[in-house]
Amino acid sequence: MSPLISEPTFPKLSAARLYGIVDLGYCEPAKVEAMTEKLCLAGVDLLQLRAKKLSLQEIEKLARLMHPITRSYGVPLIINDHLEIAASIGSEGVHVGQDDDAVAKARAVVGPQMFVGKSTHSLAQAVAAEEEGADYIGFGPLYATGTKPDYVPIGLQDITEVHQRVRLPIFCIGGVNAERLPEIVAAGARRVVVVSAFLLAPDVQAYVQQIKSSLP
Ligand code: TZP
Ligand code: MG
Repeated sequence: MSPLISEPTFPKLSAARLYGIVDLGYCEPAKVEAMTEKLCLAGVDLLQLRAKKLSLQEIEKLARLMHPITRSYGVPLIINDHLEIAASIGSEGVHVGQDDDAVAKARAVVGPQMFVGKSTHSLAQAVAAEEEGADYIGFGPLYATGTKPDYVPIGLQDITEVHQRVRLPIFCIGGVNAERLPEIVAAGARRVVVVSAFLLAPDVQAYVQQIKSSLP
């Protein structure tokens, strides 16, 4: 008898508001599974694996540990930078930066089902990412952040305009935390990415829930 395999269902990307990232700069490999579980349980809508200093082999291993957990919660898993790993594990998405592969190249590697996100750091880059065919964008860093230390913060002043000019889901990123969220939302943000504030929170689940309940 063949086993019954139930395919997970994922909500539409446009429904996603809160995007978490398991960044190995803050979360050691041995804690990745537990952190993935906490973030999903608390209600992130999307989860990315970002590991700037690990080998491809180590990243793929972590992605394979995370994926059954994210799938069980119906949370799309997005792999940062590494198209081949995304294709190999069959994640739901891949994320590329301005200096990475173009969206078309990413799609050619990962196939048509997977969504492709792109980091943008200005209005012009946001508009260009939509024209290039990205499925969503990250927009920031809004504030200076140790997670992406070489980038100049763009502030909050372009958030309203980027929502007028770009129809894609826009995830505001960079230094987002509970204290700043009210001003970020007041500036027009509808979706955010939170990295260090989640991963370093004494009570991760309570922190995720606090941010989630404060989004519009
Ligand atoms: N891209 C723009 S800012 C950033 C990335 C990956 C890091 C955001 O991390 P944090 O810790 O939430 O500031
Ligand atoms: Mg990158």
